[in-house]
This record gives sequence, C-alpha cells and structure tokens, in this order.
Amino acid sequence: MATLKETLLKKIQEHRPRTTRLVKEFGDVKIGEVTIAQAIGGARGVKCLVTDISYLDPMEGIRFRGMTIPETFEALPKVPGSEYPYVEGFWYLLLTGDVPTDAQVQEVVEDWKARAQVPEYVFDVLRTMPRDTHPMTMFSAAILAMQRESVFAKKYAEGISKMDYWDPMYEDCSTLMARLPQIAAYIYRMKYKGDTPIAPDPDLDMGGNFAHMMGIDKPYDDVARMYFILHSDHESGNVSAHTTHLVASALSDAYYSLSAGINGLAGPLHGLANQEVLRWTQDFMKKLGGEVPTKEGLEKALWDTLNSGQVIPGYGHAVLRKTDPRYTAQREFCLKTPGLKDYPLFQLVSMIFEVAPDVLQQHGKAKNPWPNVDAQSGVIQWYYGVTEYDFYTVLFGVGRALGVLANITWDRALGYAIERPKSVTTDMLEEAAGIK
Ligand code: FCX
Repeated sequence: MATLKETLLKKIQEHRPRTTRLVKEFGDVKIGEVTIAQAIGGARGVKCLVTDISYLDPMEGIRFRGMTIPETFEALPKVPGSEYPYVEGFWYLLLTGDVPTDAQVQEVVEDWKARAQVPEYVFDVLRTMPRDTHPMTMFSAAILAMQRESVFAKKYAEGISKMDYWDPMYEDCSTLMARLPQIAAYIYRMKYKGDTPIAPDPDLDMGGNFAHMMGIDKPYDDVARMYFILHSDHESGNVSAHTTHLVASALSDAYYSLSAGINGLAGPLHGLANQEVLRWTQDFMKKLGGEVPTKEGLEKALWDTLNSGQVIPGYGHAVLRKTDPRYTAQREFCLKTPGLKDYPLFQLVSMIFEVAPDVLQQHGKAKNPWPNVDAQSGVIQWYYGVTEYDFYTVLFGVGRALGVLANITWDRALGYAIERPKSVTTDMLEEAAGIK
C-alpha cells in the first residue's frame, strides 16, 4: 500500500502540468473583472484564488473535494461504534481527493499518534499567560511557540529545491494536526476546569481522544468528529483560510501561517460569531427568566438588535445564499439526539430559524437572510457541558486547521506565488468613475 505521502506526491506530479499549462498557455484568459464596489467592499466575489480542496456554491453550500456534507459523512470510513467518520480519514480526503480505505485511515491514525507529543514548553507558555487571556490568544500563541520546530524553515535555510517545498510543509502540517487537539483541550481544562488537564489516550482516534481530554463522555466524541469536519474548509476566500494562505505565500512556515489564520478566525464577523450567537441567545433567555419566548417576543428582540445597529449573529454570509448545510447537519444531529431535541436552547435556536430570515428580509440589508454554521454550533456544545462560550472558536480553529493546512501544502506543491494584489487611491477611483 502506498503511504499517504507517496499518494500525495503522485497526485502533485499529476496536477503540476495542469497549473503550469494554464499559466503558460492561457495566462491572459479573463475570469472576471473588478468593480469599485468590490475594491472598497472587501474584494467580495473577486475571483483571484485557486483551490481544489473545497468549493462553495452560493446555493448548494460547501463541497469537500467534490462531495457534499452528507456524501462526505457517508463515504468516509467510520470509527467503530460510531456513526461518524475518522477525522484522520477526512484529512486524507482533503489532501488527496481520494476516499481512503480502512488501512489508509489507520496509517494516518498511527502517524498522528507518533507526532502527537506536545512539547513541554508549549504548556509553559500557556501557563505563563494570565488566566483571563482569551482562549483564542492562548491557542494562537501555542501554535506560534512551536515554530522553532518547523521542518520547512529548517529545510529552507539549508537550501531545498522549490519542487520539494511541499514535503516539509506536509511534515509541519501533519505535526500541527496531531498536536492541536491536545493543546485545545489543555487550554480548556487549565482555564475553565480548575487546572485539571487530562493526558491523551493513545488508543483513541482524534475525535475520541479530544472528547477524552475534554473530560466529556459519549457521544461528545461524535460531536467532536462532526464539528471538526464541518468547520474544516469553506474554500479560500474567508478570513482564516485566506490569511493562512497569504502568510504562507511569503514562504512563512505552517506555524506562522496557521497562527495568523487563527487570529483572523477570532474576529466576531468570522469564527467568533458562534460565541456571539450563544451570548445573544442566552441573554435573551435570561431576560425571559429561562423561558422559551413567543414568536412575537422573539421578533421584537431581533428588531431591537437590528435597530441598535448590531448584526444578528449566525445569520448572513458573504457567499452563501441559502441555509448553510453545516447548519443543517448540526440541526439534524440535534433532532436525532434524545434530550437535545427538546432542549430549551435548541428550541429557541430553532425558533430563531423560523423568525429571523423574515425579519432580515424586511430589514432589507443582508444579502443572505439564512443561518450560517455558527447559528447552531454553540447549542450543542452547551448541551454537553461546554458552557464557556469563549472557547467555541478554539473548537472551530482545530477544525479549520484541517482545511487551511491541506491548502498550504498544495500551495507549496503547485508553487503558488507570493500574494501581492495592487492598490489604488481614492483619486484614481474617482478618475475611473469619471467624477474627477
Ligand atoms: N444581521 C444584520 N445585518 C446584516 C447581517 C446580519 N446577520 N448580515 C449582513 N448584514 C448587513 C451588513 O452588515 C451590511 O450592512 P451595511 O451595508 O450597513 O454595511 C449589509 O447587510 C450587506 O451585507 P452582506 O453583503 O449581506 O454581507 P457581507 O458579505 O458584507 O458580510 C457577514 C457577511 C457574515 C460578515 C455578515 O452577514 C454578518 O455580519 N453576519 C453576522 C455575523 C456572522 O454570523 N458571522 C459568521 C459568518 C460565517 F459563517 C463565518 O465566517 O464563520
């Protein structure tokens, strides 16, 4: 059996001529144009990134390597006793585009175990930080602290061929993936559970081990597997993916790049929205003395939020124009899980789903009035006892690492250039508009 790395090399060698040909023979072909609104408006919709790891259709939602979320869950080998697949197998899929066999999944499981030992100094760094530091700051700092271990940085300094950049990048990315779950769980137990970290169990898969290190019983292992896969990738233009790609384009290694991407994920318009959703929902329930509100009461609360100039967290999207299938997958998990289905917080989240799209449509600003992934994630975590919503974006970050690290491995394999878009001045825009 070819190893994952051998398979990846074969795929890279097959793919390279396609990229080279496109640049050499068709480099002048236009795939879009840029308007003034796009230049000022966050490059929304500007087609200037290439990735084959995932594609986001505005109406259909995400496809990982061509597969929808239900197809992905269906196709990948499952952890024994679980309905959900190995995260390790999903990593294989993202990197190669192939659904792995059981044996191929086991190779990744073993490889990650061999790399999983988090160096002691990372814990020292975390312990030095004031305990009220945001867990995303801790997570990002822990990743950055490990930069001294980068194989890519070492090989680059030694003078490696461009054609081989992907190899040490793959090494760093695999090591990061193997260590992130323990770092995340350590932060959680140190910060919120009276400083009681739980040692990893080498017999468990990534999702199972994460649940174990969090100290939460089944089916939280399934929640972890589902959560990490759902949050992994959303093509290249979102802030965390784009930041990771941008920083890596300077040939900064995976540690620098991922740490930067995680910092972007920490913004309230991006990953932090899941924390905001829960804060908003809980505050609202608190005001009602813990009761699920009436639809009229909810509608008023939504309008109050909008009229005070705030966004409804968990709703809207820069690309999507329908309900996010990542929202749907988590909603289905709630509906089929005894206890969760009738959980008041889930009922409220479901009621927001019934009421908010109409309110947002009447409000008339958001291009997409439908829920995104963040509208559902918090309620599941809360139900299983992870009530410290500051931590939710760290969970998102462990998942997001799968996608962005697979992407930067391929970036180096295909020799994507350092990013350097061109800026213009306001005077130039006014000239282009014919008003100056
Ligand atoms: N509530 C209120 N207003 C909203 C809104 C919402 N949920 N979503 C968009 N709008 C507003 C925008 O603020 C903007 O107003 P402006 O013209 O006064 O600046 C207008 O509608 C047009 O924005 P639109 O083009 O629809 O959306 P953008 O691409 O600019 O922004 C995000 C997309 C996701 C940032 C936006 O919808 C938002 O702020 N949503 C709430 C926060 C959130 O859920 N973020 C998580 C998104 C995602 F899943 C993730 O990355 O994690």
